[in-house]
Amino acid sequence: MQQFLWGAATSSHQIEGGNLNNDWWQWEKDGQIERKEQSGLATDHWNRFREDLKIAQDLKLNSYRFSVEWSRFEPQEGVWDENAILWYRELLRECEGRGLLPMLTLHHFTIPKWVADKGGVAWEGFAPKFLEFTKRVVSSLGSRVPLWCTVNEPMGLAIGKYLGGFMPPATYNPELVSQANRNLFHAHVLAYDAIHQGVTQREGPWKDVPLAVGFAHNMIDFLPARSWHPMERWMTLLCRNFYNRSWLDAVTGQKQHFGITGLLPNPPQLGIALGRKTVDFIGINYYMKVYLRWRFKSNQPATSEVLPLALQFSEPTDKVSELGWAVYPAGLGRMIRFVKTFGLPIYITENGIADAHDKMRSSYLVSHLREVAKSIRDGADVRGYFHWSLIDNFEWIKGFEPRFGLVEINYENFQRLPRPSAELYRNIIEAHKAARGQAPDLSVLDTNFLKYFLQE
Ligand code: IFM
Repeated sequence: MQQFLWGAATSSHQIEGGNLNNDWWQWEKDGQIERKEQSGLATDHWNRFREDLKIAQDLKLNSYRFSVEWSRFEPQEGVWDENAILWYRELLRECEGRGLLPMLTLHHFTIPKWVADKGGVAWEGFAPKFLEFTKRVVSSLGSRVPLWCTVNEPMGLAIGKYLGGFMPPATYNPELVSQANRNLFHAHVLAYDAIHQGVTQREGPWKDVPLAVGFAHNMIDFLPARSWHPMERWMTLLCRNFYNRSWLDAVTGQKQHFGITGLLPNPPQLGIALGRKTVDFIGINYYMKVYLRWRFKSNQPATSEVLPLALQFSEPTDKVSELGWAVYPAGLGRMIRFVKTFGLPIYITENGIADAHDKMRSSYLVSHLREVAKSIRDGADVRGYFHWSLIDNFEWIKGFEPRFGLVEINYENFQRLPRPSAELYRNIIEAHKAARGQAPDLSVLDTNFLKYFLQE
């Protein structure tokens, strides 16, 4: 039995620095980020990855989720950069030396600028080009990687780019949301097959861990702002089905429903994915609940351009993060219970909080891990937890201000300083090991959790 994975997650553009050939770099230069920030050197992970992975090892993590940057592999169409490939090989070697089982993400929000110029994820040539990239990654790194995420938060990406205006190119076009979802799904399916066909030999310390390919699914606990309100209840159902469910149905071979009747066009079915599973696990990225508030005849602004609907991120009684997201661990439990119905292994591929002064992260961590522990006790096959994030990083349109790291980055001198919550995470991991050795069963951990909980 594979041991439970205690990990942390990052993504290339948010930490590496100097990713100058992708769409975000361009967008940052165009002044689109808060305070006009630019990712620049980010955390200088490109030069300091050894130090970062040593910290991960010191924290007793046994796994690390990271992404590879397509725009580094292929800065121009058809031009492959061997240096980039070598760097990721070094990164994998470092993971191996430090006992960190790698989970590799192929696509975490950024695309090469040359892809963006052709229409990005909404371009019909996107999936075949992504397949070429995937094959390069598979042939250069594949033998040493047991766990793969094809795409990170595809639904959030499609919405961020073509509805919400918080990702480049930030154009409003509902049709492109559907197209982007379909292309990303197509890319996912091609990558799933390419990994399984292309990884023929395995090497390194995890060569016997079964190869598993999944995707990281952003899930939100949608709730009606007023439980009696019929429109809010109806919108809640729509959002759950569209945002949380459609990708899960698609990757498990059911009918793809990347549209919403009357709001977003339904793209054609992708035949090659019907009737079969194209994932070996499901990754859950969970951060928040969202209330849907119907604002019919109200003079308060609506969030949606076509409906009098507002998304509300908290209630006055909620504890909120520095981004205003309510701390709501019960939602994680609910998402796990929902995903469990699809009958696949689960990883929590992201979960974390923006909390610069580390005032809330410890209790956040404990309360969310309790939900994980409870769901395992109740029969969910959760195989790992990856905290977002190992280190502070570039939080996309929000810039560097939100601090998600277990480890603080001083952006003046790039010093790394583990926060107290990192110490707590280490203690939890050690307690788990002590309690159960290599076993993945977390039931005993509840006792330890209680201990930590009472100490707060
Ligand atoms: O930083 C992001 C990450 O890139 C994707 N998931 C959510 C995180 C926090 O917003």
